[in-house]
Order: sequence, then structure tokens, then C-alpha cells
Amino acid sequence: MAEERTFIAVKPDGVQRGLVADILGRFERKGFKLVGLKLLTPSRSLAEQHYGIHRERPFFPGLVGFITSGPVVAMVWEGAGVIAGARVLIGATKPLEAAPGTIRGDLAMDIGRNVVHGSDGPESARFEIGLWFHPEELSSWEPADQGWRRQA
Ligand code: DAT
Ligand code: MG
Repeated sequence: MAEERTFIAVKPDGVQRGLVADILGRFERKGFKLVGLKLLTPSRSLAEQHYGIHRERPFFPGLVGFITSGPVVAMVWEGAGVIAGARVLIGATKPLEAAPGTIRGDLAMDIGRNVVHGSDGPESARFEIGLWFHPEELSSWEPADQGWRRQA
């Protein structure tokens, strides 16, 4: 399986509730590689582009208002199968239906306060990484213990 990258964000509710370390730590402990990380309050333009696919949905204005309401922790994680794998760690969009052990299953109740975002496929991952990060903000590096995370 080829190495790939995905965009993950701790939403404002996760930051306000002090869940950043817990959420970040789950990706870290899984073995995925952190290649980009920053805290920012998204502009309306960034939020509208990020959620552009939902532009016509009734929840869109509330969603944009929520995601721009405070700081977000934006991240890029790398690894073989990380795009789908991160979605498994995140759990279902509706937190009450998310499996226990997943981020949303463990840490959230409400679809409008589901604490974390993850790209849903290779195309959205590429788009979202380019939207949130400049190329020079991403680091290519090799963990010293990579051979203990993934068989060569
Ligand atoms: P996901 O975040 O699991 O990729 P999505 O892309 O379908 O889910 O929707 C993006 C976000 O929009 C989701 O995390 C929460 C919000 N959302 C989706 N459906 C909603 C709904 N029916 N009512 C309120 N918010 C909703
Ligand atoms: Mg989505």
C-alpha cells in the first residue's frame, strides 16, 4: 500500500474542551506520521471553501459559523492507508452512532459538535491539504523507529 497524506482538524469544540492532546495522541499512537501542525482561527473564505461541497445544505451557514468561531488545530498525517484509516479512528459523522473506541464515539454526542474533521478520500485530502497548508509548512521525515511501525 502506497504512502499517502490526509488532512485532519480538531474543530473549535475539541480545542475549547481541551481534547487536542487526546485526539492528536490517537493518530500518533496508531503509528501515523505527523507532517504538518498549526493552530488557527479559519477565515470565512477558508471555511466556505473547505465545506464547499455542502454549500447547498441547510446546515451550511451554521457549520461555517461553528468552524470559524475559534481556533482549530489543523494537521497533516502521513502513512500507508492513512486516509481511510483516519476515518476509522474518527468514527461515524453522527457521534451517537460512532463506535466506542473511535474519537467521536468516545468524545462527542452531537453531529454539530463532532470534534474532528478528516478527509474522506484521496481527492479531498489533496484539496484540503493544499487549502490549509503551504508546501513549506509540511515536513518530510522518517521516524527513527519506522521499521517497528511498518514492515518494509
Ligand atoms: P464528516 O465530517 O464525517 O466527513 P460530512 O462531510 O457529511 O461528515 O459533513 C461535514 C460536517 O457537517 C459534519 O462533520 C457535521 C456537519 N453536518 C453534516 N450533516 C449534518 C446535519 N445533517 N446536520 C448538522 N450538521 C451536519
Ligand atoms: Mg466530510
